[in-house]
Amino acid sequence: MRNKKRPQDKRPKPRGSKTLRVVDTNPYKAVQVRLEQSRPSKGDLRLDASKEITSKLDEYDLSKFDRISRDSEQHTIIRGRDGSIYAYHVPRAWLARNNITSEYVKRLVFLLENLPPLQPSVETKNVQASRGIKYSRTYQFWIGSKKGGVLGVSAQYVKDGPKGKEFVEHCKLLWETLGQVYDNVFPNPAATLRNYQAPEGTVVEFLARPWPGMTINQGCEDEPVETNPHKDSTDAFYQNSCLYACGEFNGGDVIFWELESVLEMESGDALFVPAHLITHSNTPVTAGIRHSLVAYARQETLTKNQDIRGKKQAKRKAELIKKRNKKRKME
Ligand SMILES: O=C(O)CCC(=O)C(=O)O
Repeated sequence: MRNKKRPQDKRPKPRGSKTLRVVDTNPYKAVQVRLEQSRPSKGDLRLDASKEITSKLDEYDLSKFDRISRDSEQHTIIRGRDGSIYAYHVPRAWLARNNITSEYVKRLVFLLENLPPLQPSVETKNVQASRGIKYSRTYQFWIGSKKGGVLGVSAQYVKDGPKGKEFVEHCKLLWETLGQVYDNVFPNPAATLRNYQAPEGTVVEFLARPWPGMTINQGCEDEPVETNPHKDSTDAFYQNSCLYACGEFNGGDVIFWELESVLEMESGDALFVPAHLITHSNTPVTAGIRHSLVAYARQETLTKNQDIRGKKQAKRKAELIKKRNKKRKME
């Protein structure tokens, strides 16, 4: 009896069931940096995922922070003590070998600097502390605040008209190139974005696909983009934002406060980071003008969508049950 072959399970698989994917955790053979054991793990940060920035800001000694140098050719993975990825750096040289040439970047900066003029920033609600960026705009696909719960593109994008459209069109190649890195290094969060389904009747217009949209931080002579410590607290929980720095500048490295580390970052480099979990800011820009783009998803965009879809599905199910019961009664 013991050797008897087990009968094959012929039951149909539940709809939507997936085979577990084996994830290659270093598909680009990136340089690996492991932070000191004493640094909080990503899990620790998640447990303490308060919306506030770290309360220890005054206790940290920036001069003692670990310096993580960028590799100019290869990707760099920064891992915590539990092996999870805190941040993932892609250098400009790699991007240049993958479509993002210097001509392409030059045009991107030109289009960015020629977007319609902005009023000095009214801080958005996406952050829990002032980011300290004077000129910043958001091109996002999200829940329209005025219309209350309707998914659509942000007012600033509509207001900026053809120039905004041209900029978004030009950035498509950048985000798609980085989106492919996201697919390979962070397959599960990337799949959530790629498989996004809007409620019926909603026109989906992702403005930085695969991310729903981006923030555009525009620097100028006296105000290069160097942020104050903040967390992007309304970003989606299990996603990473994708930061891209451009312009001609020195400085502007990225500080991860809870990790007591500073990552060297140059113009044309990109960085994936869970910006809602880690309090982050920049070191001073010592020369030139720095701009940055940040592609991201808001939690509300993803959840609201589920809520709306969930409600519709529940309504349909209730109708079906009602119909079935009625039929039974008549039989
Ligand atoms: O420019 C940077 O390095 C960071 C930008 C940022 O954190 C933000 O826009 O929220």
